[in-house]
Amino acid sequence: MTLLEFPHSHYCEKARWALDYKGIPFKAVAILPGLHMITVRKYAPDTAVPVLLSDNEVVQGSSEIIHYLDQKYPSHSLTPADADQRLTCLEIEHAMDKRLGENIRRVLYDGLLAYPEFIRYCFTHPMPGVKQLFFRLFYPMLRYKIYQTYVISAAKVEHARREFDVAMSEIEHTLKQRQYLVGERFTRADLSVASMLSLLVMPDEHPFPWIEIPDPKTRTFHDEYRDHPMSEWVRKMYRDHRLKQRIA
Ligand SMILES: N[C@@H](CCC(=O)N[C@@H](CS)C(=O)NCC(=O)O)C(=O)O
Repeated sequence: MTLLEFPHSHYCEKARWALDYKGIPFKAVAILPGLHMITVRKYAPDTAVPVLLSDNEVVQGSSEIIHYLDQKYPSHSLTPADADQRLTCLEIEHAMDKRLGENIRRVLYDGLLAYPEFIRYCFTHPMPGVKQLFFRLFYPMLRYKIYQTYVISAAKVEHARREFDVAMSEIEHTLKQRQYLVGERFTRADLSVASMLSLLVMPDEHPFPWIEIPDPKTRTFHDEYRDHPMSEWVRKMYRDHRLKQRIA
């Protein structure tokens, strides 16, 4: 089984975590941004990663990958059997993939695109030197494209920052007096929310080797949430449910 990915992407982390949690061996293949469109389009209708290639099947999107894995490999299911719990799980997952995942991506790219070496590390670790060179050459174009797609404007970043904070408070409220978001055990809702927040919390068990954030504004953003109850919860989810499999 092969997972096409951007190593640092929180959506790719979600798919990787699901594979690891279920103990399914797979090969993670990091693809260069920009060129990824050609590679991904060979298999799938959209250009986004993660994409799972399994036997003759192609599964695109982190939620679709979890659906697929739970159907094909039912043991260690991440989707509750109970219909109400399943619905709640999927609602939380879909809402938080957007409200946490998309907003944090906007805030982080806004601060970090001005640091080409940091962005290169995120996308190209661990790729051979020639790909890193390619990345450096095309970075100005890529930076423009990422800005237009994910950042867009200062007003949108400001809005994303506020929306992210509201979503953090809501999910914190859901977790009051409980260990897991739905029912009494770890589900795809927990896995998804913890993955979306991995870029904020940077847990040790995450397979991507973190490096120091070069941008002061982004460091302040991280510092503001360091002691947030959700950050504590994410660390616990990683400690208790994430196998440590570092990308060499
Ligand atoms: N809803 C999708 C979102 C995936 C996504 O946004 N992937 C981004 C990386 S974080 C991507 O591949 N962007 C490049 C593109 O769309 O061509 C999922 O859950 O997998």
